This record gives sequence, C-alpha cells and structure tokens, in this order.
Amino acid sequence: MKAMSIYAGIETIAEKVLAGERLSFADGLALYHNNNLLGLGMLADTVNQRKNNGKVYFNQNRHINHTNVCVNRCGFCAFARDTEDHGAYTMSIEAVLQAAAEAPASVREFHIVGGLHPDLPFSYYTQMLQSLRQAYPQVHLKGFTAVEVDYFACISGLSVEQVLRKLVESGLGSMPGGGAEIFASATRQRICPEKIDGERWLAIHRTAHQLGLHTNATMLYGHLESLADRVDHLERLRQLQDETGMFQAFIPLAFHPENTQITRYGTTGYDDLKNLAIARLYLDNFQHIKAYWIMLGENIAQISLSFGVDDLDGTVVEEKITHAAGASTAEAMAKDHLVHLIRSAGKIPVERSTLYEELEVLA
Ligand code: V47
Repeated sequence: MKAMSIYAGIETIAEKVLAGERLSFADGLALYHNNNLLGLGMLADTVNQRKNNGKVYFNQNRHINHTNVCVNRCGFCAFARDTEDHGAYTMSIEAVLQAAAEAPASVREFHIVGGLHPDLPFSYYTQMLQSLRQAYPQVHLKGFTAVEVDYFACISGLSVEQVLRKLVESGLGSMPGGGAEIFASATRQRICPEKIDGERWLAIHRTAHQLGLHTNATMLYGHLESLADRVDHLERLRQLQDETGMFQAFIPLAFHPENTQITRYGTTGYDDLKNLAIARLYLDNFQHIKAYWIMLGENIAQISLSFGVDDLDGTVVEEKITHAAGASTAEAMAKDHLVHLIRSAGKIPVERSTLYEELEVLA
C-alpha cells in the first residue's frame, strides 16, 4: 500500500514553500480551510528550522499596566474601566517604580501598556519612562501600543513623530504589538468601533520604524473575524515588513470571551496551532513567531514549538488583560520552567534581550 503524503491536500502549497516561494492570499485562505494540521505543522517547522536552527527564544520580562481607565470601550476587552467604576485604578509614578522594584534582578524588559486615560497628561508617560530609565538603566523599556501613541498625539497636540521622539528621548526602547486586533474594517467596526483604524495602526508602526524603533505585531483572533480577515491581516503586515524590515515578532492573541461583550467560545487548541503555523508560512519576512503562553495555555504553547514557533513569551509577571477576560493560566512563569518546556520539546532554549541579542544559549 502506498503511504499517504504528509502534505496531503496542501501539496502545491508545500512545493511553493519548500522552493522558497511566497504564498498568495488564496494560498493563505486554502491553508485555513484545510484540516491537514500535521502536514501544515511539519511545513511550518521546516521553515522555522531553516530560519532559527532549532533555537527557541525567551526573555525575562515584567508587565506593567499603569492604568485600566480607558476612554475606548472595545467589545472584546474586559480590562478597561471608567474613572468612577469599581476596580478602576491608576498608578502614580511611585507606584510604577514600586511595581518595577518587585521584579527579580534578572528581568531584562518592562512591557508597559495601559488604557487611554482621560486626565493624565503626556508628561506622565515621559516622566514614567525617565524614572524607570534612571532606576533601571539595564532594563529595556518596551512600551505603548500604536493606539496609545495616537492618543498621546491627541492629548499633547504633537505629531506622532514628535510623540515618538519624546518617548525615545525619555527612554523608550521599542514598541509592543498590541492594538492591532484585526485590520479588516467591517469586523474592526464591530469589535472596537472607537479604536484607531488598521491603516492608522500600520502608519504609526511605519513612523516608528522610520525613527529606528523596532516593534512587534499582533492579531486578535477567535472573535467575529472571518478567515479572509485573518489572511488580510497577515498580508498587510507582510507588506509593511517588506517596506521597513523593522517588525521583530508576530504574536497571534487568542481571544478570551469572559466578561466581554462578545459571546462565544474561546479559541480551540486546533485553531491556535493552525493559526501559528500559517503565520510562520505566510509571514515569510518575519524572523520570529511568538507563542504567548498566557493566552494559549502552557501545553498548546509548548506544542506550538513544533508548529513554526521560535519564541515563548516570557516570565511575564502579573498579567492583567487576559486574566480579566477569564484566562486560567498562571500570571508568571519561572525561567527554569520556560527552559524545561523548550528543552522537552527538543529545542534549544536561548535567553534573549528584547532586541533578540542572545544572552545565554542553554544547550
Ligand atoms: O492589545 C484584549 C489583547 C492585547 C483581550 O508585543 C485580548 O511582545 C485576548 O498586545 N482576549 C495586549 N486578548 C497584549 C499584547 C501583547 C502580549 C504579549 C506580547 C506582546 C508583544 C504584546 O491583548 C491588546 C488586545 O489585542 N486583548 N482583550 C481578550 N479578551
């Protein structure tokens, strides 16, 4: 009996990928519609192996969410509050420094994001960065989504470029990938009508890239989006990356529905793995595809290391956004545990800096 090809149903796409050819929109869509998960994973793993040589990167980071008060009311968000709401909080600069002080000395990155606060001045954010920079000169400050940067421009009367320059002068080292959600405008209107549109998100990242700032990109999936919306999202990121080459990592974010206005089940492990593998294949100009274990769960995040993923984020410490929406994962993971997960998936753990300098190869 003839053995079935591992790439059954996706042979033509597999041939393209193995020949180093770029996938088309139709190819992306065909992959989402196909259920040969193992073939897809094998293909994504092959590409990842070529790009990253069996290395899986992680960093020691701490999240700081300085406020949950937000003037936007995104339907998918369980974190945001109005100023007067029960549970609303805003940290003083001293409280931010206190939160930073609680991080272990080995932490190399503060990941700083918060709501769009109606009253805080732009100087609050620059002072926060300056204070952190002064107290922790060895820690990289990755902060503020494109949505926040746009808001800072609104409240300060400065241009996006001026805002970014001031943030960099104050100590900002790079930008996270949040706020991208899903670019397709009809779906974006349904899940976050008040948020900047996809073009604006991309334009702000383009400006950041032109100023020499590296950034990440995300895609929120598993809510009301279609599969074509997902491919469209990947396509637009690939185009910007062709222009600038300054995106570091792509991070799909698995929607968590609890306490949100979107009633549906959370994503499934099958879809999570498929989505990560397709990202690896479609985003041929991204070096890193990151699994955020906080949203995926530890088990799927580990298995994703065989499905094209080369980055496992991170030690994290005190995650609030996903946990407000019902995440059942822990809020932090010790370095040894991350290393154990990577090693037992047959990969080489590499501790990295935010900018992917290799700090320690734990072969
Ligand atoms: O922008 C909000 C998403 C993002 C929910 O750049 C939700 O290294 C799931 O962007 N279910 C913040 N997701 C997290 C983020 C991130 C995480 C890890 C690493 C990096 C990076 C960036 O979380 C938000 C939004 O897209 N989000 N609510 C929810 N209910």
